[in-house]
Amino acid sequence: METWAPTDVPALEGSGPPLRLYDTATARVRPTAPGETATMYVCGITPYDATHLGHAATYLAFDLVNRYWRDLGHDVHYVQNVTDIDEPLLERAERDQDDWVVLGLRETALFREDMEALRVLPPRQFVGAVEAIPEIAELVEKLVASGAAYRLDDPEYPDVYQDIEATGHFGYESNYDLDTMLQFSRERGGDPDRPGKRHPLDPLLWRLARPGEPSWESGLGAGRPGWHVECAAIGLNRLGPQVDLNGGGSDLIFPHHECGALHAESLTGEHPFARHYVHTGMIGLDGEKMSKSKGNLVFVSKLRNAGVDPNIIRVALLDGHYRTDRSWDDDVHATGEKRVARWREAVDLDTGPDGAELVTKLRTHIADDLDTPGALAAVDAWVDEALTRRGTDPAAPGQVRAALDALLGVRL
Ligand code: 5CA
Ligand code: ZN
Repeated sequence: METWAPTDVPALEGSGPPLRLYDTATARVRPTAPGETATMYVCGITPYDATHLGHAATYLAFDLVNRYWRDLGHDVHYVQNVTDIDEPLLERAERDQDDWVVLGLRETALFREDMEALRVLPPRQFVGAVEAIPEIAELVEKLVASGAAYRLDDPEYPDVYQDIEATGHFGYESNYDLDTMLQFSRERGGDPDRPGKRHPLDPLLWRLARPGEPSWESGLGAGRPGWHVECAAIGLNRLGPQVDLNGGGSDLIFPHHECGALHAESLTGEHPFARHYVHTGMIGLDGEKMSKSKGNLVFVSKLRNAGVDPNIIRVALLDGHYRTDRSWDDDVHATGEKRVARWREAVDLDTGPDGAELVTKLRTHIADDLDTPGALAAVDAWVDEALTRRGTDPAAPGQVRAALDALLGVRL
């Protein structure tokens, strides 16, 4: 698919320490150690509704990773999918008497606009599930041929499932116990109670066509792919058997990333699929998780249409740590607005306090598991000094302006 337009990133002098990030699989903050090319797969949207602030916060967190790796001199190979065929999309289309293809195209177009407005750097490849179906089916066929996948014992719909025992590593990514896995599987699109499976947690790889459902021909019979294998195939085929980072919101820890790792690892024999599994906290509205089912969504496009400066959305969302579940409310918005105004006032001055020192602080905070609250506080301190005592360095305002742009994506 077409991505959105890239935005230019100013080059800064020098560089900071290696990026350390919390890895869900090992439950530790560990340094990332990419080669010349850093590889990152971040799960994309299911386009049945507009981008809300929860999605935005998640993509902003990975945008900071992208920006920081680039600042370290890496070539970042970033891949993102679009789940443009799945249950929720079909259900919404049915509810609204809409065509699922049109719905997906419309919401994906809006997502691109939102990302561009937020100055999120685009992935190098932005891949829809539908366009990837031949490669996904091929992966599933290989898993069947290797004995890692099997046909369900069901006379009507012998769908294809993967055996969770295939790698000997299942469970290493989420570290959840069986009851938690069963619960999340049930809540997040799995079918642990379906009869005929070898293990309740075995994930679906290929769903045979049901009457009235869209389907695609393949060596497995006409049907459509399961959700996790979509991301495994799109990631593997573009980034290779191991990636530096596999990311998404914390609701993707299980079953999505656990099963994606299972598929990829049983195909390639390489473990772990991702050197870091990085997960963002959930954004709520006034204390309640923002979700389509609760109907309490704040859409990026709505705020934009109301004239809100996207810098304010960025700064307000980055005010909390990416791993913390947090809320959006009027105060968060107002604090972001005030901050952006003060920052702008300070970088518009002719001179300022030491800019290089602030750039070092910004890099140090970001490298420390994306400590954006610390980074924002450091900018506030520089701004306070600039606005109260002024400073004597004529290069400082320009340096700070460039660093806010390059590292935080805030362009004043
Ligand atoms: N298409 C799949 C991934 S392959 C999917 O989860 N789509 S989504 O549209 O439901 O979510 C897109 C991304 O936003 C995911 O990483 C998800 O974890 C994240 N996300 C969803 N809701 C929130 C929220 N309230 N706060 C933070 N992140 C969220
Ligand atoms: Zn995914």
